[in-house]
Amino acid sequence: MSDFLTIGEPMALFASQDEDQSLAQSVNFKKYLAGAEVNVAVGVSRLGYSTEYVTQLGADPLGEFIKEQLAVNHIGTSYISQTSKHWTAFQMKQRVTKGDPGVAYFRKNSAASHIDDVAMDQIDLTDVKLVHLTGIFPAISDQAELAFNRLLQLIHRHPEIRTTFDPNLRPQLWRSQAEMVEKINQFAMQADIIMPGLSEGEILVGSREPETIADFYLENGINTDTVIIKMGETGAFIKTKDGNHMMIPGYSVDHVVDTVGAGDGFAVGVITGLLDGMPLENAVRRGNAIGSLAVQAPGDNDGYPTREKLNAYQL
Ligand code: KDG
Repeated sequence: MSDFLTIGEPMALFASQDEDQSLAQSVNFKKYLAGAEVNVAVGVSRLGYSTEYVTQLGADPLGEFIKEQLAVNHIGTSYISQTSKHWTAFQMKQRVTKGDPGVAYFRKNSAASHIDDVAMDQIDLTDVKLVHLTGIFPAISDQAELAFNRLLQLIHRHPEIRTTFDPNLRPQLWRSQAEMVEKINQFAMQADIIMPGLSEGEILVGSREPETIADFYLENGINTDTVIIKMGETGAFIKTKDGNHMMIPGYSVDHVVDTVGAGDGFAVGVITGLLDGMPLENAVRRGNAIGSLAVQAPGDNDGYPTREKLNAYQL
């Protein structure tokens, strides 16, 4: 049994090594493991917690690559199925000297999008302390949404398990913006801790005011007791059900290599801080620290620290 569990679509990431070239022009690529939820599993495992990752891979070389990467990162594979009918998803990412890189996804009809929803009933949540969910997995297909909802039902039978939810908006995966907003808010309301980015909050709630966004979820969420709004380098705004709120300042970084994976790194910090038994504000401070480490490395999750590195960095 594990401390931590998440469900998602892992991807092979082909990261261009050619600075400021379009993806079509780039010829040199390096292969990494990526996918929002698996990034979080990597970071949580690196900080010493046992993790299980639920997904389906293709029986193909990228599926084998992902299995190897999960083994290297000590991530449990008890709930990973493999199919020869569909391919493992992959993505290509630009290398840029400023701003966010362009990303191209090759994931439609992927192995993970055909995951068996009934298999969710076999997941053993005994001893699991925290489950992390994002809005990406239920968006990849109707079948994945069924599996996601089935896992949510199972989690609800364990009120002792804390749940974190990162909206991770991917408009290209939804039929319409209205559907995305409605569904993501429905999922969010079922989590204990909701962690949107400020721009995501603006899309989901219709306000750029952190407190208004937080109040929306605290008032409407079924069990929501904490909202953490990610504001990049500025830091993060926290509000809890008892009305307490505060801003936790961020870290400034001299040289940003790649911004992708910072939000997942933030989640790693909050989750492991809570698993360590830290007060919320310290966990969020750790989230800011890991987010800032993530942007200084080229892959999504290779900047996430070990305990030793984190202690040296965070102070
Ligand atoms: O959060 C990082 C993710 O954006 C990346 O790894 C790929 O899961 C991914 C997605 O759908 O964007």
